[in-house]
Amino acid sequence: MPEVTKRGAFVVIEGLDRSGKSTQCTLLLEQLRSAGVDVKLLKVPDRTTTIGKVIDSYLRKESELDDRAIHLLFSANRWEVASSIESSLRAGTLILCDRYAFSGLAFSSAQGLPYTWCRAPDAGLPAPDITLLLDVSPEAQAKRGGFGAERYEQTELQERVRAAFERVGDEMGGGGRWVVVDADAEQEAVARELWRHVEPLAQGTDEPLRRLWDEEEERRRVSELYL
Ligand code: DGP
Repeated sequence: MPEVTKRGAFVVIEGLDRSGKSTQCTLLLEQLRSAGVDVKLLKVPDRTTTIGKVIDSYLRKESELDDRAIHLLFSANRWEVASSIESSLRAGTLILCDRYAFSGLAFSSAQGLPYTWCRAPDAGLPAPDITLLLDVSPEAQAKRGGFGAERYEQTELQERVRAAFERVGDEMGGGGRWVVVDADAEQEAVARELWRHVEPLAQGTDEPLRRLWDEEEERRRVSELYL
């Protein structure tokens, strides 16, 4: 077996509904595979686990749950895949993840839950090396045929989610770990833009694997910004 020198990169694709996120994840997966990259596509929420089935029923409006209770279940669903993300990365596999903890922050805080409360249960999850946010305008969302029947698929809430994602992006700061991609553009143009950011990570990275919302790292970043 060849010795693994670099770990795999952790790439997250986030976005609003109707942003083309699922299509772009599939295109990116194909492009990575044809470049010979060992890659695994994950999707959270994973609706197939026991917790995921409760989430699925909630999203399809077949059951009601307290906002905080469902947020904790979404977070638990992410923790269910945390150790397999970590072991795949250490084995040199690139992980491409369709949604992650940032959706949790954006969707739950858009429902009115306190931002820092929403962040807490996901603190300590493996941190992505890059998160690409597919940002779509309300006009383009409307042009793409409106929304489906699931919970959260309504214009007014999506606008609040978009604003919440903007806050998440501001707090993530620069450094290339959070990238906003104009998802109003043509499908091929969006795919090219995603590839431009992912290609440099395709063969792995020497960076240590970080944790989400690591307080010490956060303090360092804030002091670099303001002192
Ligand atoms: P999909 O990506 O199409 O399977 O949809 C999942 C939906 O759930 C989408 O509307 C975003 C939302 N979502 C994802 N994570 C969380 C979370 O942690 N909290 C809440 N409230 N919603 C979430």
